[in-house]
Amino acid sequence: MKALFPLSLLLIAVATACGAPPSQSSAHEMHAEAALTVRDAWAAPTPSGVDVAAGYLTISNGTAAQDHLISATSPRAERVEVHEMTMNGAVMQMRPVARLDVPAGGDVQLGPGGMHLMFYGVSEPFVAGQTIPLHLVFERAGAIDVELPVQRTAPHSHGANHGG
Ligand SMILES: [Cu+2]
Repeated sequence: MKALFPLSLLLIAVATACGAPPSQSSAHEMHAEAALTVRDAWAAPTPSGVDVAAGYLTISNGTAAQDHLISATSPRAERVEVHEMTMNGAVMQMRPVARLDVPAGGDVQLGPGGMHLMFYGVSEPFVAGQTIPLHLVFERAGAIDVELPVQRTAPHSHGANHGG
């Protein structure tokens, strides 16, 4: 039938508008009604002189069950951790998150100033314009492969201020 709405074209247009290049590989299919999805993924350029870099993304849980992140790995880093920022007096510090939960029907946002991904052992610096592969494994949803475009600022400004 030729009357079908060209949904795939619309999705590509939306992805492009969000700053994410259309992916050639569809490692995971979209299940809009019930799925764990990752969006707004990006990574910051590696500061000069260090071998660590930060990455950000939003995880949406469209299912009726809480999920949690088991592991995050990337071929561009020796290891990847999830960190959170905490105030120690007047000093902001970061520490690993023991367990990242994604509540049923909810979002978890990793962004500048809050929770973030930390790439350790980055031997080849992240440079703007590159794309960093990230392999996430969730307890229920299983493996999700994400690509993080390297850029200096967030792809969106959702005004996600957490008590700023
Ligand atoms: Cu950190």
